[in-house]
Amino acid sequence: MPAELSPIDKAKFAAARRAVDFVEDGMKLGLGTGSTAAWMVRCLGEMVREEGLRITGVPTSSRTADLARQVGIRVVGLDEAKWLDLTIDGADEFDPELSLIKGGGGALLQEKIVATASDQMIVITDAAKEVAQLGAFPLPVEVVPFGWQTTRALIEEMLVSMDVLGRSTTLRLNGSQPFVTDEGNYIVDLHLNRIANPRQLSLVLNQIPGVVENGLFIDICDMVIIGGADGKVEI
Ligand code: ABF
Repeated sequence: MPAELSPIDKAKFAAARRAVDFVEDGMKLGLGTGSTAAWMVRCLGEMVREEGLRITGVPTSSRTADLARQVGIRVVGLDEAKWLDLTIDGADEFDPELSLIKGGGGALLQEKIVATASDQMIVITDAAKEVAQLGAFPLPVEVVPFGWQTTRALIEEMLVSMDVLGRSTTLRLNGSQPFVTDEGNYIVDLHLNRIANPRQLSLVLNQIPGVVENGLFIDICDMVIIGGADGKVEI
């Protein structure tokens, strides 16, 4: 473990370190985004450089692509890889059914496409992200810039009609400007408090024209590895 890490980074590193034990020579891997996933990419880079591991990585964001290349991982696009053996990624929340909220880092669209195109998805996290019910973390929804205010109004109307507890929404900003995703879209964060039926909400959100994708990952994650600040992990 690298020296001088904060307790939270120790936990993230521990989860990432354990996850790469599931990587085998020759695998095609989805590489997640975020600070926990970045530890996993660094660990894999070390295995490539020092142990001669041969892997092909499909990054889920431009940030991860830059880091992967930097540490020596062979990077290709999803269409070149076609199908992946395993994706390892972080999350913002996970529940007992391994449903997730993702997208706090703004990369939910590529993350969902890549994880869906994988035989297996492992989520790496610290214990603070475990919840009984999803929703305390604002749910990111990626929307196209054209007519985004109308799309946001339609989302709010839908929340009222579904009798969802929290109904406030915010446009994610980067300074004073809208945050723009790698795909050129905006993100509207939904402050819901609790999501009673994630599956239904996900389906309904994706039916709204202008919504590209939402941060609920249902039936996608196969395993969660929780790292502790003492370096131990729980699966
Ligand atoms: C990505 O990065 C996400 O989908 C999630 O939003 C975020 C988690 O970040 P971190 O690992 O930095 O907490 O995996």
